[in-house]
Amino acid sequence: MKIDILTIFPEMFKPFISESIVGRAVKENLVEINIHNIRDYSKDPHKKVDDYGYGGGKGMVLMPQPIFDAVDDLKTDDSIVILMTPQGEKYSQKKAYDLKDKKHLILICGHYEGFDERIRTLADAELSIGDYVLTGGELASMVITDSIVRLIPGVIKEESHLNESFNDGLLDYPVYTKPVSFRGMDVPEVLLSGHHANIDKYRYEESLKRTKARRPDLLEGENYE
Ligand code: 4GS
Repeated sequence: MKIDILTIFPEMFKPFISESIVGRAVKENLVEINIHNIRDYSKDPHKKVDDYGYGGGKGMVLMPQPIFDAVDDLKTDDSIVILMTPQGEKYSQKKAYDLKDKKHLILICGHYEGFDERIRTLADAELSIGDYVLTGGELASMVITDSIVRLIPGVIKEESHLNESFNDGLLDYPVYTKPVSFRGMDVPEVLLSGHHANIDKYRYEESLKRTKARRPDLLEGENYE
């Protein structure tokens, strides 16, 4: 899997691609992540990438030329071009599973007021990470990359994502570590019992209880009784 990210703030990605689980996946060549500065593709003598929007009022708008040239340069028959925007389809764990099997993703991060509408014609998909407004698409592209990279085989232990929130449509069950007793709060007895069937039952019931209380929308149309 190769992920190319187009941004006008490449420095924002340095720790993201070198630290923690994503950093390890890159070092072990389980994923290739390339950060491209949109400015490097500008044909303007001053490397301009944005300008005032026609019609006035709003702030700076990303120009089509550098982004079209960047996509022309990077795109192959295997590429999926994705635009980060609050107007896109709402991102989800299901979408992460869809994308993890693709060979090549090109993620385009807008900044400031937005991007020239013609840039939309380059995109195979538009994704939003949620109903709020960021200063740029960089964090959105990192959220999407992070959630995909951890699903690539070999990046984390398979068991870690079989039983996690959303995979079975339920939120996570509670987990505990040492000590058994802390400030008057005890680890539930069943987890210390070594009885695996009872532990599975306890965890399923806790997941269900938590989902009903916090995210009943996840249970809609499903029968988990
Ligand atoms: C999002 C979002 C976003 C919108 C980029 C205003 C700068 C900003 N991108 N999911 N212009 N939410 N983008 O807020 O993806």
